[in-house]
Amino acid sequence: MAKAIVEVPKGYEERAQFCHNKVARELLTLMERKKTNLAFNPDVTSANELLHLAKTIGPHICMLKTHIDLLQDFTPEVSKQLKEIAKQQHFILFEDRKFADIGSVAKEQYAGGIYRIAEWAPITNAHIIAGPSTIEALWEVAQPLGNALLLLAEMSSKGALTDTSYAKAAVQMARAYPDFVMGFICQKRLVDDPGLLHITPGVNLTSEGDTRGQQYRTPEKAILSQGNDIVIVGRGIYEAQDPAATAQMYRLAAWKAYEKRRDTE
Ligand code: S5P
Repeated sequence: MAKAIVEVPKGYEERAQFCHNKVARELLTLMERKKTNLAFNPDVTSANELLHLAKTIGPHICMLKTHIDLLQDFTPEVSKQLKEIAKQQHFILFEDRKFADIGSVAKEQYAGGIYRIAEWAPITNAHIIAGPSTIEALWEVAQPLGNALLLLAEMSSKGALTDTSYAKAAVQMARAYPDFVMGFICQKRLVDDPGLLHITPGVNLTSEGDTRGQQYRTPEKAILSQGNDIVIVGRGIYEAQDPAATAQMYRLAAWKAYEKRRDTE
């Protein structure tokens, strides 16, 4: 019997139908409509600066990645305002908390403390080092809210221990929790599953790394050669003289690379 040929869609919006998770569907749809596969992380320490950057870079991005615990002056008003800006400017909030503890602790860290991450960030991430119980505990909090999780499958820093078998384990865990896990933080595409997103940090147009182990490549390499879906850029944008104009440059470079891949793959 002839095998049915299943066409795997390459476009972001068409891929949304393969996602079990609502946040992933929303993200893929807004990326295509807004024509951006750029995520921005303003790793700053002042709430005003964070909110200002969120507003000015907001028109260019699909996702704002935060490290909320870097702020020296966090109050719940900051997360409330971030939520409002994200709604107005059509991007999704991702708190890069990198949960890694046993389930009972991770659950409290996600739901409570002063940051109450689960209440304002539709996306967060977790290491897989402690096994699936971390994911299961976070899911208890996330399920009623409809939040999603990214698994750290590979890291960008020199000497990272995230080798091929580690990344494979992350893929297996993602597949075990399709309603919750929407994809990976990784360096390259790990699996040809249109419903799983590959989101990559370590991207810069002018630098190859920093003095503390970070390693960079261009948006074109990350998307076109390495098959990622979204590039995360931090210092490349917020340390530039004109962050908004620079964000536009990254946006165009990453989007062009996506179009080229979609049309040639
Ligand atoms: O492997 C990783 C995973 C992450 S989430 N390498 C990373 O650099 N990150 C994050 O991406 C890191 O925490 C930082 O917020 C961002 C990279 O920032 P940049 O200034 O180097 O672009």
